[in-house]
Amino acid sequence: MQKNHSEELREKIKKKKVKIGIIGLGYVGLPLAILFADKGFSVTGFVRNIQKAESIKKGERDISKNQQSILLKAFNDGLFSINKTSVEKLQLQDVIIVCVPTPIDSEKKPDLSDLKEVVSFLSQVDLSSKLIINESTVAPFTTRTLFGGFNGNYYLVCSPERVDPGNLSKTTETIPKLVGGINEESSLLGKILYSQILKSDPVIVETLEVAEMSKMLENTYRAVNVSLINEFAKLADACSIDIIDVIKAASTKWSFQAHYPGIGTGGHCIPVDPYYVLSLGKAKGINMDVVADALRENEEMPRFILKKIQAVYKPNKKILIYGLAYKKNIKDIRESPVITLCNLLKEKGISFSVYEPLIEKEKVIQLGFSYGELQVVDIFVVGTDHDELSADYKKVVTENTIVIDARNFFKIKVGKKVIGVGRFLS
Ligand code: SAJ
Repeated sequence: MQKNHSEELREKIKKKKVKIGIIGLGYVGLPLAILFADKGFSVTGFVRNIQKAESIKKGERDISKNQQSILLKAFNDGLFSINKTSVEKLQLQDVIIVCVPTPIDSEKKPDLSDLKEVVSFLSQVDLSSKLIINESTVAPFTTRTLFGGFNGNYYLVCSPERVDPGNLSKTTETIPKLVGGINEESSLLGKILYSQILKSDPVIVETLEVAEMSKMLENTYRAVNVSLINEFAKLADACSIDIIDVIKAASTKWSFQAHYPGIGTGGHCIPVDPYYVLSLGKAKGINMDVVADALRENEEMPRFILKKIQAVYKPNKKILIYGLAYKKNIKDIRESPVITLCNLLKEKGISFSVYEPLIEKEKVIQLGFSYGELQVVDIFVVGTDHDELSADYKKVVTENTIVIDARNFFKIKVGKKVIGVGRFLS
């Protein structure tokens, strides 16, 4: 790649003259689009289903009020538009950032179908002098294999997304970003581009594969540590030792990073990405038992909670499950362990109702669960520890209510007793 193409693109970036296309406007793509538009870049969002554009414009997305107002201003100023993905529109972009989901399929194998659909579009675009960035989470060699073989001289970077949904302190703007290029020019372009919008300096890493494997390590590290504390919580439970006291004590050690036991791991990252690691390990003939066992441990936690419910349940007892989201203060239910618990209860023929403060009644019913109001029950199960719980529980818990606290939310006893995960408040 001649330097002048790269210098030309660098200048266009610095002058905010580049046209940026973002493929996928979900939890990663939309905040990124908003950031670029807010800094004065022309951004085109690409979606498969154009109805999504309407819902985004109407503010039906899990973004802050500030982000929503930036979005609307960018629409009105003509800095942000949303199109159905097309070769023609992609051709007009100087930078194309890929932010599509990389889930696992029913056999827990990597599902790259969304990425491959993007590849089929890009293979029809003249990519000369464009910068292509893959933010989707993939195993090493995927970016190079899928995006490295197009015609023309273009730049290629892997910059794994690190969005933390619901965390107002760690936003796309403040989270450090890795940039791994297929060559030095690509890395430099990636760094210059992200420097325009991020508060922290993007970190150039040696190769595409280092960036890909770092993301895998980050999330697998978290999944394994969560599984360790879940296993310890079961041991603490059997020893009648309060695991929260133990974590507090262990946290006085400089090299201990606290994780917390709960009902299991949900979301589109932590319970998913390690399966990409297992798949790569298998392909390379490397045994990854630690990772496999960790995933199994986390996936078993809803069953651990089920047993706690069964131990106190009697057929005429009224049960309310509080929350369905995979973690607090967001309404994302993807891979939610609380939904796994609800389905286990249904299998056992145990009746219950569900109240989720961040999800409307119709959606709860659509999921096949009966909706419950906040009213006194015999067994109150904390599935998700949304902030609203601090007030909501008072409408449900009386001195006769048994609380199954699957998030160790309560610090002191409420109701008749609190049965937590590795802790018991009586
Ligand atoms: N969880 C526990 N115990 C813990 C931490 C998490 O049970 O100590 C559970 C949560 O309840 C949830 C799941 O694990 O069900 C995942 O929790 P998370 O906080 O990791 O939530 P995510 O999926 O939103 O994680 C994101 C990830 N971001 C990306 O992958 C881009 C992850 O990389 C971050 O490590 C994480 O945010 C973070 O650090 O907060």
